[in-house]
Amino acid sequence: MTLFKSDYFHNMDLADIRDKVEAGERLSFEDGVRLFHCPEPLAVGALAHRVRTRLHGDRTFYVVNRHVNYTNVCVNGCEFCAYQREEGQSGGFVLTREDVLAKLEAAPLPPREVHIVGGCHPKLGLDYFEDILSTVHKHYPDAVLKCFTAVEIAHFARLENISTHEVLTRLKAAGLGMMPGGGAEIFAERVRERLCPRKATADEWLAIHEQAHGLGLKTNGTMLFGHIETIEERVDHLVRLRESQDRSHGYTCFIPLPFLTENSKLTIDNPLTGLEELKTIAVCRLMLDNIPHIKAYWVMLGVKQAQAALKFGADDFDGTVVEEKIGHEAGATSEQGLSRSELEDMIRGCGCTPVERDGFFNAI
Ligand code: V47
Ligand code: SF4
Repeated sequence: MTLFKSDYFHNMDLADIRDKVEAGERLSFEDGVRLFHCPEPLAVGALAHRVRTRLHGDRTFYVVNRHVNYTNVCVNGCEFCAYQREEGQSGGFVLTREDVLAKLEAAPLPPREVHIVGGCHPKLGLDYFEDILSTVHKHYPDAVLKCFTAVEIAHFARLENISTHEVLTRLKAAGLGMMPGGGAEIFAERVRERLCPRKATADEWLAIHEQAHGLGLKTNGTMLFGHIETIEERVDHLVRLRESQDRSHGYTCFIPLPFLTENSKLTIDNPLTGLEELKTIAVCRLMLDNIPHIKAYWVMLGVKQAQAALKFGADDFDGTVVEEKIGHEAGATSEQGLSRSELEDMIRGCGCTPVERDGFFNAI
């Protein structure tokens, strides 16, 4: 790539980082901060695209999946969340096992991945979740059940007065195959104290993921960015996750989530620009050298920005989704779901090769 031979990166003061990327060397915290401060997002994007191409070529993954949110009732009341309702508040809901099955049956294609998450409900016991998992597993034995964030696992443990290890063991026995990456937000205590003081701490989130890896479960990671966090806090988040992966090796995919501002209690002065979103995705690819996949989550990014993200380090387009609540309550303007052919056309439209995958990223 001629770009890599030119003095372009010298002019951007990124030549040493370019050399590290070329040599496959780990970037430091300071490198991450410098990448964020680089005035030229395209330079950062080119470096991330280099890494993405080295790992995956032009292959771009997607999955036939279905999201199900079992409740929006949540005791945590995070400042940024437009989805949450109090118990008894109008608009609050809890799905039954039959409701969950009906949603899965109504999906146009049988899912290869089922993503089930919800609020931290004050009364739903672990037997409710075991029942849902075993029922879904029985009806969809080929689907990977990617369910419950570490925040929910911590909540179940507190409600049942048992350890998170026991919760994970029981859920795995009921059919859990993987955990999604939600609830990580930003690990910095300053931010969590302001935005989500009631939910699991960063250390709890990381420990639960590492426990899950110890039990043979794969998990994902996320970062919610574009609210009150500093650049240093974003890089700190990525470094903490990278260190966690060095310890337990079970993270499969990372999802950068841009903060959507509608219906949120949190108001911010400087909403993200499209280029800042892309640069952040690129820095995630560059810093997380030990996590194989970066997701362009079209639901939160919008499909056109998700397509652009495929040239800024992302290699996964998530999936058909079918119905999404968390982002749409917060103002996401994307479709509720996409068909397999729409996903493939969008990926091909970017000059990439679509690869249908299962929940564990095995090509189908
Ligand atoms: O944990 C909440 C975030 C997450 C807002 O693991 C918001 O494969 C933007 O984690 N603006 C849930 N984001 C989504 C999530 C996810 C999605 C798709 C795939 C996977 C995976 C994980 O959404 C929450 C929170 O961080 N969120 N409110 C908002 N206003
Ligand atoms: Fe509850 Fe999750 Fe919303 Fe926080 S982000 S209020 S934990 S549903």
